[in-house]
Amino acid sequence: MNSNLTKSLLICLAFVALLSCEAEKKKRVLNFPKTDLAMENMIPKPMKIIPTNGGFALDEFTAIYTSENASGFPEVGQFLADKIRAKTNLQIPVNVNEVPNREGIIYINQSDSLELDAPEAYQLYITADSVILNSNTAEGAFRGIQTIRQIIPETSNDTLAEYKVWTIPTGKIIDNPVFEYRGTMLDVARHFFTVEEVKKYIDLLAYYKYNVLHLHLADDQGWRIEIKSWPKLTEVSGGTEVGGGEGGFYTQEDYKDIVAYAAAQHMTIVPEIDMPGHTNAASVAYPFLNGNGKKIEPYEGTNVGFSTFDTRKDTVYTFIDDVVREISEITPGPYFHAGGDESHATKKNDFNYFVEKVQKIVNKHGKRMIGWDEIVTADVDSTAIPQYWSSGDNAKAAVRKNLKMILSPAKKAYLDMQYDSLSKYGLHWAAYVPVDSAYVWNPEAYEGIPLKNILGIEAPLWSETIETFDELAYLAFPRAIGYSELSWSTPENRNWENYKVRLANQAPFLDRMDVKYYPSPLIDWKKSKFTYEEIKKD
Ligand code: TNX
Repeated sequence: MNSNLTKSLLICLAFVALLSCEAEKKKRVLNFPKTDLAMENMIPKPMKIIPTNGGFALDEFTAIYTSENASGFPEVGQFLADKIRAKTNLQIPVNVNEVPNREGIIYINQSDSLELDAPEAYQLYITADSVILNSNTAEGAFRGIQTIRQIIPETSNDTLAEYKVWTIPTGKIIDNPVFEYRGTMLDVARHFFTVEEVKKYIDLLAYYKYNVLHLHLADDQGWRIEIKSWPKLTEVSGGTEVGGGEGGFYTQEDYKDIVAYAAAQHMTIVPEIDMPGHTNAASVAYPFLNGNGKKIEPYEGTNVGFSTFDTRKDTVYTFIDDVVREISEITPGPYFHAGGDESHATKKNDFNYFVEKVQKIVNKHGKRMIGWDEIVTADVDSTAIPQYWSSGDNAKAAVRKNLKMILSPAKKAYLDMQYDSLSKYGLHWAAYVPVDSAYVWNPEAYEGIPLKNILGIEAPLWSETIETFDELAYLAFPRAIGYSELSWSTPENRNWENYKVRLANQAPFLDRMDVKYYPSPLIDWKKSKFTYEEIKKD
């Protein structure tokens, strides 16, 4: 046989092989089990889901592409690839030029559609050939890839091909959150949590489309952030905490690291320095701050309401100006939380005078002031954001002043409330908050607060009774998952019976993330999703 003939034969054979491979792939597509995108376990529930009952094959031939020159989009693509790898072990290339044998494409596209003209809006079109995610912003794209992560099955359909295939149900998703502020708070003052622990919490929250993490950085028991102009704050009061443990604090570099880590997941850090009450630790470091007239000693108990700054001393405001300035300089987000709760040792007039002065300082450093609901008794300006935690009267006053509020009603949204009387951790001064009670309420109609006065929802986790990540996880999960839906999804899309099933199916994710959630008996927890064999039977 001459060599030319051999060559043509080989080419021909290769071509036939390619064709049959194509045929094989088509067959595989046709053989997909019927899917139903609307039945997937997405939390928070997207605004609109239109299933088309087919399947997109996520496999080793899939590639991710993102819009060219779209700021933040390649990072979103890479984030998705990393998470796909963690879940399936597939190594999906991102924006690779020369890709032979690429079949299925995930395309993350920056659109300029007016329909998507909201910072976190996205649309997802899934067909047998491609997954197209459209968003005008990288932030919206980032929320959209959480949806993709959630609909990639836990297990592959190994019977379909020689290689592993994860079937993503086809259809269309149109999504946009109800509230722009969707947060949780972590109290790192009563017990300290390390940078690594905070990062792990951020990873979990981002999966459920949270966009705010509020850090309660100072309280009676400890001061947790380095202030370069007042070094004793952390030198003296970084080492105390509830129960006498060793405490801890973030250097400014640590804090920047947390802020950057959160920003990469399109999450804003809200720093809180609680004052004029809850300030024993600051006054231990600098006794001139103290305004309660008593001798100052470190405090490692759990009482509240005994400490106060001296609100009539100019040097106290010089101190606050430095603290707010240093923290604001390393906080890219728009907010600074100045506390203001339970200042029982501060006279009413002094309290109002203090809050008004602090708001001016916060504004001077380019931030909007958030404060616990008590701040509405002061003459705050229209940019102030009260955080409603207990007083209905304060909420009403905020509405009269036409302020935007953050809803954190303790009896519904406090993550540190015990689930029931048997709960290992937590308090119950506001209520026992079982998983259903945490979910079944309507922020849009809470105690007559008009929707236009609600910036969003935040679920605070106070840490008097918890000191390890597992203890944090016990209180935060699964309830934090429900609050993500309350703050993202429309009331029509929320339903306890339906949510319960989707929540049960979070177990494989939480297990994989090594999260020791509270296995509420109200939920029929799924240890793993149905295997392909099981789906086939019905
Ligand atoms: C009330 S809520 C507090 C905190 C406690 C919490 C415990 C609020 C603004 N103040 O100081 O840690 O209760 O649940």
